[in-house]
Amino acid sequence: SLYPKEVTLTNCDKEPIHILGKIQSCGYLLAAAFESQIIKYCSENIAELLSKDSTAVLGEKLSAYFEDNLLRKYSDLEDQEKAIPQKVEFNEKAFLLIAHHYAGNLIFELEPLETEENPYEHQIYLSKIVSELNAAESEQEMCDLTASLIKESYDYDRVMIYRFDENWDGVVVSEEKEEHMESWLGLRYPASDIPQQARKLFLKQGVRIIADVKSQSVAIHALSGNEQENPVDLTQSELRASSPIHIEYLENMEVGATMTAAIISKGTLWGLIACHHNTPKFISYYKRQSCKYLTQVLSSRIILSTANQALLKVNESAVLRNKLLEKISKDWDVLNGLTTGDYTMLEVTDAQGSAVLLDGQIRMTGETPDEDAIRKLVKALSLADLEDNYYYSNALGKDFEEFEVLKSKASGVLCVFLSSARKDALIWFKAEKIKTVNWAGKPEKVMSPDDDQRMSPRKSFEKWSVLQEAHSEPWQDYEIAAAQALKQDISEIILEKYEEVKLLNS
Ligand code: BLA
Repeated sequence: SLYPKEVTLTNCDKEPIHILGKIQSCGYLLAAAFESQIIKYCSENIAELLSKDSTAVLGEKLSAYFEDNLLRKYSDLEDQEKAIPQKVEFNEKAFLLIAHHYAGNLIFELEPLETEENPYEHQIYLSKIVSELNAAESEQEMCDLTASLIKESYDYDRVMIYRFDENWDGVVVSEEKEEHMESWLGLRYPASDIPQQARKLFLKQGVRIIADVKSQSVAIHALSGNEQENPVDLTQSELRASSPIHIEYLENMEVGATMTAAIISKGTLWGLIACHHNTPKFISYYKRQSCKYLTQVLSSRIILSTANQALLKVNESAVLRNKLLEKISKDWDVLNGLTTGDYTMLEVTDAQGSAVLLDGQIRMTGETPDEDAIRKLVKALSLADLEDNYYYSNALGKDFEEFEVLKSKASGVLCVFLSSARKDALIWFKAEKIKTVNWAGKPEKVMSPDDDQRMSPRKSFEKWSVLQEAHSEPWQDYEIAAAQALKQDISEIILEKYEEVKLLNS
């Protein structure tokens, strides 16, 4: 992570957030044993619906409160399956019953249905969105469009598209907000703001609201004694209360309510749509599902555009490689063929310099360190613990401190050895690119008062800029693939040439 090192990893990512035993106050929860339908858990506020204390409800059967023909619909739910929500009434008020089967429990969650909602109402709006997203060309355009469509239809004060990097730090890449609010566009947040277990749970859920950051969460009571010793698993719950640490974080940010949706690419989190409201805000189940659907459309558009871009680059580099190979085969001079003339190995990637080391000889092209430095570097890399005989980094000095002196021309290095002997190599160099990184808040190591092993969220999110040195632009997958393809292509030529030279010398 780029985030300064003094913030150490703490037990943040150990908090078991799926079994905290609390729900948000905007709804109600009942959980019964799946087979017997005997109520094993209920939220303390259930008295508001059933006019009976939560302790009295425990041990009763669901059929005491729900009609048999409604309950029958749930009897063949598979484990981890969600049922289609139903409208139910208590005390002449309408609620949406969202049921699912999880780890032996039939879990009922009830949310108020304030106005008569048509679940298909949003479809017209959604199909409009899909066609607009299909017309967007770049990833940035897609993200900007999504942020503005969500702002328009859900009316949060701030809507952000937040993108993770390879270290799970993240950046706000698109933003739509109320005018009076300060912009967070371009701000970077450290990975520890969303610990790994939270990301994992979030990936499963897809979309989630925190309807009122300030309201007290509601305890869940258990039939068999202490809930904490015998917790109900809320992995798939809609109403699960958030970790108090995250609540403190949102309070420090002065956020009153949130909606978050996962942007998923190839099974992992690409980023998220983060919506903030200054005051409490509840979004109905159907509208949350619409948001989830919209986010899925965005996800698949992003995947497609990334794949297309890579394909284009791979094709471009294949054309270049063929020209190089033609040249080399003509005069059998690999060293000069790769490094002189109209096309050189440099063009195969987006690097600023390249070199080939072959049979003790070296040739360079473009902006590279001097010959002696390259030899030392290749020697060091040949001794390193590498997978598959290649190495790349956009911050060489991090892996090899002694080579940080090369940073102006070689902050970035991509080195492909021609064989497992690791004597001959193709190397590309990228120059240092000094960047300002704008973190959302200076890191302070604040320990929680009740657990000094636990880091608390920082209090201030004021922009804190650091100059990032000794880094180059990152190596893209297609550059690495092109370098390896070139190695493959010329290995054979080199072998043939060696055989010929050996014959001549013998
Ligand atoms: C959860 N932290 C989250 C989530 C987000 C963020 C989006 C998921 C929220 C959800 O499920 O709705 C972080 N929110 C952000 C960021 C932005 C934003 C970066 O809007 C940027 C604009 N948090 C800390 C520290 C800890 C921590 C120090 O800052 C741990 C000690 C924990 N964050 C934490 C936990 C969760 C979380 C535990 C899960 C909350 C839950 O679902 O129960």
